[in-house]
Amino acid sequence: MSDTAELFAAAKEILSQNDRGLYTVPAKDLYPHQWLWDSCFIAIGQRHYDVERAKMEILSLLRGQWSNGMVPHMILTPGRKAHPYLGVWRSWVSPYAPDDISTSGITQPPMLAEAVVQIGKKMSVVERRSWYRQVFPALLSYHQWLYTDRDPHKEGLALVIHPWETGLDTTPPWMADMNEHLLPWWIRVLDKTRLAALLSFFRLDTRHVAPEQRPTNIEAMALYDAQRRLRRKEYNINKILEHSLFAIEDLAFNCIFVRANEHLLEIAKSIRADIPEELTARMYKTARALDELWDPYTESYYPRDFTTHRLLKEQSVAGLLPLYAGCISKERAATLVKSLENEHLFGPAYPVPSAPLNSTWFNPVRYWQGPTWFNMNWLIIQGLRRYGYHDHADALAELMVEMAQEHGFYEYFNPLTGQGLGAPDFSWTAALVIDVLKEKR
Ligand code: 9WN
Repeated sequence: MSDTAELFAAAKEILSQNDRGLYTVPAKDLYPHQWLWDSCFIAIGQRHYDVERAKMEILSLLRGQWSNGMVPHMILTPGRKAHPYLGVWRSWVSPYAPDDISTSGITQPPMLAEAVVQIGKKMSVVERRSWYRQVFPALLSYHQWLYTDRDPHKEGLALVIHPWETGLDTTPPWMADMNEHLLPWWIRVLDKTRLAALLSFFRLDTRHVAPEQRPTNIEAMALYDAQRRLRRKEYNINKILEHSLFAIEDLAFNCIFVRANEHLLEIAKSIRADIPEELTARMYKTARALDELWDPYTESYYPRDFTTHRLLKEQSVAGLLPLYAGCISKERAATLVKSLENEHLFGPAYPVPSAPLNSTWFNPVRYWQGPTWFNMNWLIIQGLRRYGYHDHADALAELMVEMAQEHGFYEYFNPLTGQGLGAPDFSWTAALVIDVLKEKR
């Protein structure tokens, strides 16, 4: 592709091909449903050429909101392709799930407030206030749910109960913890025998993407097994925590939560809406609590086990997201930027890798264990700008454009060669390329 106008047009074309009317699917074959944070990133791109369509992307997500406030991570597309997922999720086991629509029973990083504000930036003051008024009640009840359901000890940090909730499904800290504590005996047995290979026959994802680029069979089994246990507890957090299933104060999730709270407070202020004082105090506490995830010995941020309060000391790209949260000191930000500059950590030729190059988990083609994902880059770019690192942010944006131009709008990219991996014509890749093109300094 020769110039940015062509790239913009190609990205827009992908979003239109993946458009299902009310919402946009992440990728045609591999992901035929609606996902929470995908729709948020997609709307951030759409706002540059069609504000009404971007608004619809967000409003369509809210169709799936549960009566307790949770916004589910998936809304299933009705029809033949939904069947396997219907059986997996059975959202109707929870009394809070909507009656008329099938959803998953877990959430994903709370990117909604960011998308709402980014869309608002494309409007006049009057339009923006009316947009904010339209979505504020749903946003408030989502954040209220995050505190009541996911911060039961009022520590400030939200816990997540499944790797899918982090959005970084197979990220090293989670997978290491899973291997240690959560693999059921029968998965361990499969792992030790050649039988694990047989599982390939049951996998739908590897029919669309090369198996070495997706989670391993054992990881995929473990993810589904963990999901089945949540369903058995009817997605009820009290039952889930009683049986001490997975509960982790995830780093990426909480960094996004900090920023989302900040946006929600701004939205409320601009429309003079009230946020209960207790909730406001908890929001400020979240920003302060992020500090507890810092390890002074390795000079990095990590997720933390909710029960034992042990930091899960495996590095991942989430370690850079405190920049996006914006609540860390300038000194800490400078430490994170140094790791971004280091070619043996987060600074290879096509950054930012989802695991640092010196990690024992690093694999340049495998899903969340090495490849570069554009949504992470986008969050890091926002964070770099917040701390005044505009040249770094511009360089990263430039590389995203280059990768898309040379290789296409893939789901993720090899951080060493730039090669496209995973699903082709991936919606948030296209949307975020549009955003970086339009937001160029
Ligand atoms: C499970 C849709 C989603 C993204 C996630 C990504 C992947 C799903 C999967 O695809 O997760 O939610 O089937 O592996 O990890 O971030 O939202 O694009």
